Amino acid sequence: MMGCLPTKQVGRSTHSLNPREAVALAAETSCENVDLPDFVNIATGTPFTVNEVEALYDLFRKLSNSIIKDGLIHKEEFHLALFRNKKTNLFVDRVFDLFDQKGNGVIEFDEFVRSLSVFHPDAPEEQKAGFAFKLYDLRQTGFIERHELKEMVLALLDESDLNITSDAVEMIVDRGPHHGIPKFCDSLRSQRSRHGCLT
Ligand SMILES: [Ca+2]
Repeated sequence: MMGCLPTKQVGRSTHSLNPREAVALAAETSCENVDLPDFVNIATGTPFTVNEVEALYDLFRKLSNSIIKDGLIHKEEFHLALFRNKKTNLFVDRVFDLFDQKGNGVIEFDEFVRSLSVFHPDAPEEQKAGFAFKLYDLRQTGFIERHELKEMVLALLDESDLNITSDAVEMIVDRGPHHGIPKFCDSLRSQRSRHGCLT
């Protein structure tokens, strides 16, 4: 963990400490006094072990205190973590909204773990497909429309600094899965067997 846990020493009188102990104690107790999340409970229902959830908490603390030091991941912090800059775009907005399951504009630790668990190799394929589908189904109609796919492709290209002609973009979009979720899953499955993607 991060060396910020309150320890048994906290209640002890500081008079009996030598300077080195006092400094160590000050370093420990100066960390914010947040209650640790219930790691066991959060790991339940995900493919993560309790140790993995604890490691994710370290990562979460870093991300959630990168700009606004409040222990919650705001969109700018999310963007900074994903792309090392603060500008937002459609792709980040969409992923953020999927992580922010309560829809309150910030990502809390349990949302962070639950969302990341979708990317675990042992997560059910339906969960992975569902996440990917929702990512592209921008207007949440249950169908991926051609223009939604195009918007997402353009957003991804914008992030990647790739120069692709509009003809090429049209071609990518025409080959994409702009239809309902059953066909989308089929196409994911065939992609996966060809390229081993989405794990
Ligand atoms: Ca924050």
